[in-house]
Amino acid sequence: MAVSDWKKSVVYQIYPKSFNDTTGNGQGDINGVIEKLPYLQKLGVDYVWLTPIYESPMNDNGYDISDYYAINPDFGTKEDVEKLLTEAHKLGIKVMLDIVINHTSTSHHWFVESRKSKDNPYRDYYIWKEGTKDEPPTNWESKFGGNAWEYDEQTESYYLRLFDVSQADLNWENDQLKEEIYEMINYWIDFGVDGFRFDVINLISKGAFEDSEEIGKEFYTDGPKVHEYLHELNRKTFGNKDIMTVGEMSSTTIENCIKYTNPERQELNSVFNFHHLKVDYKNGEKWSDMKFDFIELKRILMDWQVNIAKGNGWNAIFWCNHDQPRVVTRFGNDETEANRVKSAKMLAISLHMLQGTPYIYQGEEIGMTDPKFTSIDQYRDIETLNAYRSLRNQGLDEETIMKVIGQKSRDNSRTPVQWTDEENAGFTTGTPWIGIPDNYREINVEAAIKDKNSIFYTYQQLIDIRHKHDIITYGDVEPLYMDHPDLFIYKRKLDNEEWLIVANYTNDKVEIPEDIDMEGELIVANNDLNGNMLEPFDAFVVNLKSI
Ligand code: TEU
Repeated sequence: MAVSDWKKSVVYQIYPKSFNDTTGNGQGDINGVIEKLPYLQKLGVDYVWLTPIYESPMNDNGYDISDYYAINPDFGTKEDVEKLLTEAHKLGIKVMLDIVINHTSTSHHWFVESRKSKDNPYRDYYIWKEGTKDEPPTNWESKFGGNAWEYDEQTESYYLRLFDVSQADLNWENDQLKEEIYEMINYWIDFGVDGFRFDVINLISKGAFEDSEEIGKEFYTDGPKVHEYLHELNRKTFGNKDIMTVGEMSSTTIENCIKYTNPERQELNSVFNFHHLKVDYKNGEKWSDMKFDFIELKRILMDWQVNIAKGNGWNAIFWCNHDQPRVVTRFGNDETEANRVKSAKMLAISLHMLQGTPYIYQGEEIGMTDPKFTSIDQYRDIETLNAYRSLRNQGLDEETIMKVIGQKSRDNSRTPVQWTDEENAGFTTGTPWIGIPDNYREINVEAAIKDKNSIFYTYQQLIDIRHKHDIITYGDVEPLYMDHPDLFIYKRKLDNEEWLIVANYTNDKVEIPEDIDMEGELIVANNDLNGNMLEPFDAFVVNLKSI
């Protein structure tokens, strides 16, 4: 069921390459998405977000766009996109596309022209600095490793690339470039799409090109003109239309997220921030071996909940995406089937009662796990392969490297959706572009739909609760017992209603604090409640008072 109020909506993220293959080429496609729309309607989601499907060399699986107006033939045709919109709308599902306008592929004709000469009309669409080879303009580091400036012999200059060498950063100081971007976004609005996710949109304002003290750590976020740029983008494209927008804001701040999403500022509807997904980064370093810090996880989640609401902003709330490990492996427990199912439901309950727009990443709703690959040859992701080389160069042993890669690689969430227990998990009749863990025989959509106690039905119930109860959308959030080492406890309050949410994040029995009043109407639980003792991974929601 779709709801008109976007703040009561739930979004399902699709990584098309790994979703469903209808051609047998081993990669998912748009017709594969169309085929599964009835499944998504059964789940109850209101939007589907597709990661980039445009023409691309696929060095970064589509986040290196070479033509914003053409569809990558590996995914299908523009007619397929039209059909997707038509079929999705018939089922009350809206479609959100991914817009990458911080950078393009170096195969984009703008860049091909730009690198030809210093006086080329497209030169200033990108960020070039004249210089001498091996003496980059600043010490900035790419998120994918190495210096963020790439030397180009043709014009003896460097171009900026905050990501891969094949992803050149666009120059938002150039008005002609901005007009071309507005034209492209209006094209997709006129095409009939219902929303946009803006990739690393907090990076489009670069500020001064000076050496940074913390190399690569603050990641050049929230530059001096970013709000000016986003306000103009809003006014020139989606601002007065029924288009839901969300900005991906790696490394941003709460203050900026309030500015990005307070409706009075006419920028975006909502933002993704990632601070809660860095609580297993040792000293802020992603490629490290560290168990997640539960207290810090709760602190960050509640800090953002309380402060974004104070600023009349709006968060996306999520555990997974195509860049993150699978949450049931990362913050839950996939060591036994019982623990996997209970902890996946617990994680879903404790997240989906928060304020914001929930995003469910493909396969999360059936508790798909990390694939536990054992060799670097099984990995495909450019960030992962670069990290492997870097860790080798640091002299780490193979076992340590593979443990770190196994914990943090983006490929953990990019293995194909497990549809059935048949060959290749029903994903493809060909050879899948990336491996599928053997657990697909037990963990798959077909089995989940048949099992009324599956994780799928907990997600379906949580979506329905959000649609039906305003307290989840508009209620105040009250953090409780923030220092408790095992329990995540908070309340939601709206008018005379008060809901209590309790989740045990451990594999131990834990006593509920005696001053917690649990009397009321049970809304949702992943287990039968046993007095004030919680079993491992128990979670529940009680309506303490209703009008
Ligand atoms: O990701 C932004 C980003 O910083 C990612 O690199 C991610 O946060 C990081 O890998 C986590 O460690 C966006 C897209 O989601 C990602 O897939 C692209 O590779 C990236 O931008 C460049 O477009």
